[in-house]
Amino acid sequence: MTAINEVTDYALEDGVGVITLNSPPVNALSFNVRDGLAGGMAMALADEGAKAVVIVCEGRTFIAGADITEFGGAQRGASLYDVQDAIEGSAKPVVAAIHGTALGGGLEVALACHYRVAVPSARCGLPEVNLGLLPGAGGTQRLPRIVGPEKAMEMMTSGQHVPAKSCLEMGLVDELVEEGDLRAGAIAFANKIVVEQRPLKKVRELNDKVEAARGHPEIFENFRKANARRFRGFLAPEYNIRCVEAAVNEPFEEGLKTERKLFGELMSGSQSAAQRYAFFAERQAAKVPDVPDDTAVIPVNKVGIIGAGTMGGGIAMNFMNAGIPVTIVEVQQDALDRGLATIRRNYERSRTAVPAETEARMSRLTGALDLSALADCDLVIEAVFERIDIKKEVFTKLDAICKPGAILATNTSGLNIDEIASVTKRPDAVIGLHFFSPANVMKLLEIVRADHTSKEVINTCMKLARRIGKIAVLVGVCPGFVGNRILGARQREANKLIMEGAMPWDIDRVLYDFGFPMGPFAMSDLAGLDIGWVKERSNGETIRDVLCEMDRRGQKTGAGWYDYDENRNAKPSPVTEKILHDFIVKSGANPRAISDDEILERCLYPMVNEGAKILEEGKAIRPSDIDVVWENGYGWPVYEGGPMWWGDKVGLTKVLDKMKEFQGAMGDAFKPSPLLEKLVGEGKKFQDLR
Ligand code: T1G
Repeated sequence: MTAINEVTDYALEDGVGVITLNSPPVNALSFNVRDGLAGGMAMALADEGAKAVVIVCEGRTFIAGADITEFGGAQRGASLYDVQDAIEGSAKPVVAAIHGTALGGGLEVALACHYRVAVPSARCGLPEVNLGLLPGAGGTQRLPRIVGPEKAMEMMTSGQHVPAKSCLEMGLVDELVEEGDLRAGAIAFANKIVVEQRPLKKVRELNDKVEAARGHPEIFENFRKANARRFRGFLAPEYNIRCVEAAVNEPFEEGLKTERKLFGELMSGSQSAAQRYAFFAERQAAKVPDVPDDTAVIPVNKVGIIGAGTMGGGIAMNFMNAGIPVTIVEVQQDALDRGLATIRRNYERSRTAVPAETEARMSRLTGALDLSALADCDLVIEAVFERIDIKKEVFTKLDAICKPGAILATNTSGLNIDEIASVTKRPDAVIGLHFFSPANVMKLLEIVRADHTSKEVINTCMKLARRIGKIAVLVGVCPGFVGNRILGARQREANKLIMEGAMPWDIDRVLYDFGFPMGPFAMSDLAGLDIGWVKERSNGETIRDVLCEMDRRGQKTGAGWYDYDENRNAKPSPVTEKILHDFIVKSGANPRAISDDEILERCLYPMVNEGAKILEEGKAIRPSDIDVVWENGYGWPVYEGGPMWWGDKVGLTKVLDKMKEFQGAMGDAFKPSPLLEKLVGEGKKFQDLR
């Protein structure tokens, strides 16, 4: 075994030159790894004993892509293109031995090899689109030559990690080797290639599939049309498609030039900067400065849930999906039966439903009508009606019933968890686990740290979130926590703007064009305007009262803020327009024309300001946590980085000046946070607070 450098070894094994990379955590293509590959190839080619070459990685995965932390930095070490040319141009067959995830530049290295083998648990993908990029090392030209243009576009615009078995079927992998025996399997495969004198298969020369697509531009038009909704607002998917078009219509080297040009454009753009920021922000969010990673973790092998309604049922599915048995408690049999039936229906209706799997998951679920059934649970999550008195009553009972050491969690979306904890003798075991509806789908989990919550309970819940496939963000106790508190700032302005002359559909259009999936008024029509509305107490004091009294309760009644046709397509409503006008005049004001810019600034700047207040109060650990909350729970477009990142992008001076202008005109609701003032005063950004 010869050390090429600190992350690469070379060894001759059974007539094969084996290059082993070992650069934790994910063997990313740092300059060291690139140098190691270049050095290893040179050694293997010079080694007369080596009839073939195998590239294999130690650790949990094959190369998981270019080293994203190096982006934007000075180029060091061997270039990836040179490494690939050395591999593809090798006179000896080169085999990539894949385990874990061969992603991005990692798969592109494997595609420069003549053959690829993998263990069955491996997955391959080109997820650069998730970073606002495209595969910039030949992947856009080589992948279509193996899997065809359609499949290549699907893989490159979804970023999906394709299981090894499917890779084999698509020809992306040449052979599956025994799980746990990758190295030996790859060496044996390499020797087989030599013995059978198989050709040095250069992917760049495999033109059948791309030539077959030449003269069929409909392939691309149809793909664009079919995915227009999914790609809305993003630049990268279209750029990926253009590269595949180049692979079909241009010779390989020309296609490479197109790829490099389009890659450069994306790399220098703000969308990719925002999406790369989001990548690291998600991983940062998992780290709690005063709760070391090795803090004790409480085993969670049995979970109890109180309330089998929409939230309770969705929450239960997360644990059942992760193999954790769940007991769900309801007060009445029919409510329990309804809850269990909904969970089963959700499984049966899911796109990936497999009856055996549905049964396996349902077998982990037990229904009960008595809280005592939760006595031996490791974690209990309360998802009952959002009233503090009811929650305190439940926690008083849980405190008496649950075993010592059990974690008592509430799914409240904004009530005071310290007050809830105060009714128990174990406030250190009380924490907020705020799931988002539908809880079995939404990735975000706001974990709410109360005054006495122990570090063990926090660390346990942060780790558990990962186990159930959630992105956890730790926040402090304050009304609405982080997500809903900032939503309140936006909603308050949206409601004020319609009282000044803006139409609901104007506000929705501006926020939709900004990149939100839906504006607040369309959202409330979808949810129903009558949530929390009491007919008996309604007296036309608010516009919502008037709309509900007119039975305009949203999509379900065919009218709300908007009018809806039989297919529930929304259109601006002259009825709502008149109601608004009359309301404004009755209040003694005159409706005025409001520009799109003012709408955007009035809705988004207070969100940035509220985020600054949250940071001041220590209710969020870092600005990027707030962005992770909004991107994964509230539809903030990831290519705009989240409210805090976006505030920096717009310029905090501009945000502050506008807030002050609005404050002057409309009062202290726009009072800038001291942190915002301080950062502007020091010429700093939120990102400097990391
Ligand atoms: N570069 C640098 N660091 C990386 C990294 C990468 N590509 N991938 C992961 N890390 C770090 C991550 O920040 C974390 O660090 C640790 O590794 C574990 O990650 C030319 C331009 C591989 C599926 O997009 O999807 O190639 O927080 O917590 O859940 O065409 O990481 O511990 O300090 O996510 O087990 C394309 C990105 C790059 C794959 C593992 N590749 N990575 O998931 O662990 S662009 C990607 C992932 C490219 C070329 C282009 C996942 C994973 P820390 P983790 P995990």
